[in-house]
Amino acid sequence: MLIRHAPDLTENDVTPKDVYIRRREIMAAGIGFGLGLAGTATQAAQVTGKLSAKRTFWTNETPTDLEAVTGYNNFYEFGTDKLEPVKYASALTTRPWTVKLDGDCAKPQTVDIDTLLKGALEERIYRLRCVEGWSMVIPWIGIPLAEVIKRAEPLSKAKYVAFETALRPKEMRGVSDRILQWPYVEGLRMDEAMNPLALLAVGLYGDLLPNQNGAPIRLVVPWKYGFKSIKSIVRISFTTREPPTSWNRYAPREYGFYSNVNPQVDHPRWSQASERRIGEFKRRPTLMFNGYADNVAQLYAGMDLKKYY
Ligand SMILES: Nc1nc2c(c(=O)[nH]1)N[C@H]1C(S)=C(S)[C@@H](COP(=O)(O)O)O[C@H]1N2
Ligand SMILES: [Mo]
Repeated sequence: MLIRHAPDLTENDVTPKDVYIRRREIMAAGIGFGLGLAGTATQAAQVTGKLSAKRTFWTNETPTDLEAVTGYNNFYEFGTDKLEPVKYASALTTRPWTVKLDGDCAKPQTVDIDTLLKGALEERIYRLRCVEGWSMVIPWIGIPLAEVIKRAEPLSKAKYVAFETALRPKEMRGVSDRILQWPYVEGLRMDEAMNPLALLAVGLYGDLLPNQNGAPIRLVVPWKYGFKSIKSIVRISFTTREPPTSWNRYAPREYGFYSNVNPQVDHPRWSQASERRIGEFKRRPTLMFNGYADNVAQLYAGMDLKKYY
């Protein structure tokens, strides 16, 4: 577990220029993912310019090649093939964009994405591990989910947080396929959502999120499988009951509500014991809670994680 909390860094420690230069270095050092997407990725990475963020959770792991992060995606609203989102997600209009906070809370409200962007952004390197067995290391920029939740002042009876992706049939060519029930939905238990690792990402590699990665705002829950990290969020609701989740609806025996990265509990079709880091050839062992056990294991103390998979 190489994550390091760096609360003593100030915003000035990471200037937009540093972020920009580092990204160029990463790109220059990139070993090439062989997708022929260099042009697209470069464009995507230069959407608006540079976000300023202070580094908080950091690791010394090498970030995954930017081309892979922005060219190999799961975003079923734009097609089930991992090469489709980069081609079709540009159709999504990401401004203006609001996020509705509602349900069991004292201050339901609708927040404009740019208001959130003006908040204190943090840059963190997190692994993202897909249940299918591949993983990436990504420098995300975002806002702690807990801060956004606090704006709405959830009531004590609110035990869960439900998330919903935009549903725009005219912009999302994939939703004509009924493979999933739309809109895509996800959920966390309130204490999971309040954990400092849970991030609402608005950028990666120092820039705004490319659409295929979930612009303008997506969840990143680094100790859970990638599919929990719902993209292009328009609604966050507080509920007393466990909310439905898209993949659980699709195949309840394969995808549970919790979906914690757990090398000891296999998916019925894929081993979870090891993973292939995109850009590497040798598989590496998967770590409990994706390596974040120190931060999150206490959330599941006493729970049978085979039952609550
Ligand atoms: N709305 C929505 N969010 C989604 C998905 C999706 O299909 N639709 N796919 C999930 C899956 S399976 C993964 S692995 C991650 C991939 O995120 P990335 O493309 O940024 O790597 O997004 C998750 N969030
Ligand atoms: Mo995934």
